[in-house]
Order: sequence, then C-alpha cells, then structure tokens
Amino acid sequence: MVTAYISLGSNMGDKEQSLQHAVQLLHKQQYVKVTKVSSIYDTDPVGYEDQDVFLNIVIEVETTLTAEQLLIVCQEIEQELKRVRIIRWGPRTIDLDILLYNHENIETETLIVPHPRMHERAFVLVPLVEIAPDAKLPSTNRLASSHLEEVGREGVRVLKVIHDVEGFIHS
Ligand code: GSY
Repeated sequence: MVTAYISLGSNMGDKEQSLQHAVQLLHKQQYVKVTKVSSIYDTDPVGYEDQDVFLNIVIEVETTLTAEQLLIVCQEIEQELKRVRIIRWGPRTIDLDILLYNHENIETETLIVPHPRMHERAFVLVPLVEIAPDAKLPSTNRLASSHLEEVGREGVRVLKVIHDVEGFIHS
C-alpha cells in the first residue's frame, strides 16, 4: 500500500461541489482510499492571473495502484467532471495533480513526481503541510514546510475547515 498526495483545484462553476465530486469519485475507486482532506482554501490565480480565484485542497490517499495508474484515474475524473480548458494555465472545472507518491522520484513521458512546480506554489504547500506536516519532497530532499517558509502564504486564505473525510464526502 502506497501513500500519495493529490492537489485539486477548481475555478469554474460550483467550485466547492466540483472538489467534493472529484473526491467522491476517487473514494469510490476500488483501489483508492481517501484518508485525509485539507481545509478548502480560496486562492489567487498563479500563472495566468486574469481569471477567477481558485478553490484548492490537498488530499491523502492510500492506494495499490501504480503512479501511472493513479494518473489515469485522475485524468478520467477530470474528463468526467467535463473539464473545460481553453487557455493554457487558464480556468478549469477541476484539476487533479499527483504531488507525492511514496517518497519516490518518478519521471515518465506522462508523469513527473514530485510535481515539478509544487515547491514554489503556496496553494499546494499550505494545504499539504496542513494534512502532512512531515511531508518531504524526494526531489529537493527538503520538508514541504521548509519550502512553504520560503514561499509564504500570500494569496491563500482558509475558506472552510474540513474535519474529516466522511463529513466532506457526504456533506
Ligand atoms: O495545476 C493547478 C492549476 N492552477 C492553479 C490552482 O489550482 N490554483 C491557483 N491559485 N492558481 C493556479 N494556477 C493554475 S495553472
């Protein structure tokens, strides 16, 4: 069994519902169990800035899937939630990014883990450190919390505290 961390973001339509629906779909998978959900954060867009604010969360999952198989599951969920992405870096219904997979460095044609930009993104680091204060990036060999100290929390605000996975999934 592997522990993995996934970042979810939405800035179109009913953002909170999209996050919740994506987590429900992941949890329904036979080989994936969602074990932690961070608070929901309201975050300023990074990259292409002329777009609506995002809602972001990070979840912890336990899985017997390989990283590549987990990626396919995430992509299928993005498809199912009808992700509309006209502009690169632009608005999206839902985005799922694998951040960490069992302390492994993975580089294939379709997947790089740890996510190559996670160490510079407060909207990823804040929720990750909330649910996994000891998480370490095997790519930099540093704690996520140490990257967060460097990056700061600007543009990332708590919208809703999530107390437990079941509560979030069934709310
Ligand atoms: O890959 C993440 C999509 N994304 C986000 C996001 O999820 N949140 C914020 N705040 N900015 C973003 N820019 C991109 S691209």
